[in-house]
Amino acid sequence: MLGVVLRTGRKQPDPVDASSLRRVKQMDSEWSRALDLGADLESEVETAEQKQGVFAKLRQGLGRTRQALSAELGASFGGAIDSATWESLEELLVLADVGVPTTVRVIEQLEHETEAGSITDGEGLRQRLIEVLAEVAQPDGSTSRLDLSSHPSVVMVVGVNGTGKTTSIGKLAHVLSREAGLEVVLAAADTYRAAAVEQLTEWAERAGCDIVKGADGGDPGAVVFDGVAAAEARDADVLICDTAGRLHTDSDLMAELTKVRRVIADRVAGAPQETLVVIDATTGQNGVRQAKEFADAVEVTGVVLTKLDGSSKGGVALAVAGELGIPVKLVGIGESLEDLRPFDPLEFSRALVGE
Ligand SMILES: Nc1nc2c(ncn2[C@@H]2O[C@H](COP(=O)(O)OP(=O)(O)OP(=O)(O)O)[C@@H](O)[C@H]2O)c(=O)[nH]1
Ligand SMILES: [Mg+2]
Repeated sequence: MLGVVLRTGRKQPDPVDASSLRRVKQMDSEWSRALDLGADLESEVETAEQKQGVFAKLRQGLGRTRQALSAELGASFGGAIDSATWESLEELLVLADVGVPTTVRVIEQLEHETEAGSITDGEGLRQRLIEVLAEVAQPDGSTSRLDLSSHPSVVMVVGVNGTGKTTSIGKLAHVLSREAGLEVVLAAADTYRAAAVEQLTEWAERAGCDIVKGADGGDPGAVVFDGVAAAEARDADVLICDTAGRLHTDSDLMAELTKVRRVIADRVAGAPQETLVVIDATTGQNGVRQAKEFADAVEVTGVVLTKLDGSSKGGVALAVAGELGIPVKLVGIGESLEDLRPFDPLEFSRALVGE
């Protein structure tokens, strides 16, 4: 048999009390706001106070972006708003990887508001800039929440090689399993590298969840097929499917990904509920191109923006949202377990602009 279900860590549920599996345990309020667990579960969420230092770390993660922007913005905001202010702002947004189309749109809107008299000074401009960037980050009709309201909900994770897919899945599985108390199954559909399966297995152990594996070099579609079967058999809440990294320009591999998605869609109505493309913030503007190609292949619902801790280019989040209408849902700010956070557009804009 191709799929092997390994039970790691988590205790076998009591068969007479399967409903307890769906009880949401304490989790920090930021995470509980970021997850749409459906009405049943939501009523059971008890939010714990956000852990100290989480926000500090996010700011720290965006530190370099913020510093680069703030140094210039401080000078611009000190004086009167004139053409030099707009030029400087434009340059800085482009530098932060917000991208030309989105930068032009933002500047035009702020110029318009200044001409209309609703922005009168540097500080007012700074505040509106933060709000407008946050609006860009949250495209119309989109949400930065993860839709996990179906049972099971299927989350497919895709992206270019080495962007942080497997790590982000491990961190997410940990939050969902250990903090939210959900029953999570992982599908190791990266069958290209034996090490990839080992890596995901380690994360499954940490998160205390099941993992479904296939044969090395096997068909990734077969692994997700077995993953869905395992999730259903175990009455799991969430199935997260890892996939092999691939270049967005490789049409054969992109077509393979489309097929993997179809296997999921054919097995579960409405699935995958979330298809997340993982983008490394340090790749800058190329991230927009990546998001577009993956969205064309697999109907991406959101972005996981990783490695913000090592980048001054976080603005790509706004470029992807502004140009493609795809919201960022999660951000990676380091390599350890707790370094995956929900994306908060306003906090992000504040950190980017430097308030
Ligand atoms: N600093 C930092 N490192 C990260 C972050 N996310 C992932 N990494 C690191 O990036 C490297 C690649 O991560 P993986 O999760 O293996 O990436 P992947 O996309 O699964 O890679 P492939 O499966 O080979 O395509 C690892 O060393 C991770 O620890 C992050 O948010 N910040
Ligand atoms: Mg991987």
